[in-house]
Amino acid sequence: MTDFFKGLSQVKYEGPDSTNPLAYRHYNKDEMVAGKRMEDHIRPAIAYWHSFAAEGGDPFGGRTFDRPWYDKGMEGARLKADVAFEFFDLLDVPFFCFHDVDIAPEGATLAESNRNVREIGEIIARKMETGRTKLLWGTANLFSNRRFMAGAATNPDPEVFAYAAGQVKNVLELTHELGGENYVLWGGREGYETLLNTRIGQESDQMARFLTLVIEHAKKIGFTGQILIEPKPQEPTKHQYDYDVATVYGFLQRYGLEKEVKCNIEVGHAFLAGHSFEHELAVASSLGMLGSVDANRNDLQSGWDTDQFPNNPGEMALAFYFILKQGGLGKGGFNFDAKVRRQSLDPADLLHGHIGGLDTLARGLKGAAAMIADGEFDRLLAERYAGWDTGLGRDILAGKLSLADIAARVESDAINPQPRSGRQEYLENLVNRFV
Ligand code: XUL
Ligand code: CO
Repeated sequence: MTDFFKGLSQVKYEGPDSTNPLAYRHYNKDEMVAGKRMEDHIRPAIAYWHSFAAEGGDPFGGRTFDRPWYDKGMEGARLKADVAFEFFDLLDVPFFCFHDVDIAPEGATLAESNRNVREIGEIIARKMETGRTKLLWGTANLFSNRRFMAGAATNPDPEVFAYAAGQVKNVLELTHELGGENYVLWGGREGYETLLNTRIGQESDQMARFLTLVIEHAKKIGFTGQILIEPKPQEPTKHQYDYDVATVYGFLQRYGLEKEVKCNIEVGHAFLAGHSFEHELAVASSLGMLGSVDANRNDLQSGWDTDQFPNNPGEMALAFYFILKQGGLGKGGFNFDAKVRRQSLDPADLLHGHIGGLDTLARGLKGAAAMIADGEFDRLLAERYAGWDTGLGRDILAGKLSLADIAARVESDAINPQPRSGRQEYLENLVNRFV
């Protein structure tokens, strides 16, 4: 036991009336919602990077946090792992996620870096054997080191592609050995700063080649988890290729990979793409691409990716509506890709952020389940599209009528459509009734 969280004990559910700031008021892991335990719906995960590797820096200033594992190399990495697993237990959350560089320091060569990751991976494996924490997903950081400044898979230099491949092979194998249920690829530098030095078509082919290699290797080692792409339109690069779900789907289809990969959708990334979070979920779900979620929120005034903890139950209710409608997230879950603010220095602040986030998700889940159980929402939607189930609508969709046939029908049946209310305000009030 370290003394990092001294004085703090495991967070418990105490119900909505509790005034204990270190208790869950809505997240009650064993509570049954729509036939399943709350924890099994949400499958919450803690992001190793934000909670343990981040230092509180922003573009105008560096480290504000003071953690005993900073600047201590492998010894620090071992302490960090101890503290991380104590934190998972404190929050009683079933999953975590990591990048290679979160868990172990980079060495002078790829071989040394990979060895460091493997050494800490061994420690993590032992902790996972005795505890209840599982791995939601692993990933490689292919964006922080300066070698990746012009991209990893999309770099003009094939040696950078090769280096990135060597890194991914190592983390994918470790993810597999740790029983990880997903492997994530977020293309943080897969994009461009200026078209003046960029060949878009060439970079697209490189990205597809890289992804194909990852998919092939996953199959070769027997990894049965999902491969997920995490869309984001910009930041750090001015333009990122995995812009949003629809763009990712088009890319995958172009290279025949759409059956192999799903999306990990992040709330804040959806906003940066000019969409709502629900939009991205709905699009992904309609394409069979909704794999997992990075839960957070952006400060909507700032226009960048602030990675704050979710605190909007209404937004989460709509999110869970689409998730419940597709029968859940399967191997995916809700990873808190969220960090405490740079003034939130205390270990307890890490707890407050996650407690609020989990309570928000729980309220969203319960709201969506109640909305579906009530049935009015689904009934109104079915009614709005009912014309497509029979007669003219069904014949059009089935391809039974040509453009000329349809035009003739309008004349022969004297079709004169009458607009109907979209009832948006009524629907918004209906959703609020369940949150
Ligand atoms: C960055 C981001 C990443 C990915 C994993 O915006 O979301 O943390 O989730 O690389
Ligand atoms: Co993310």
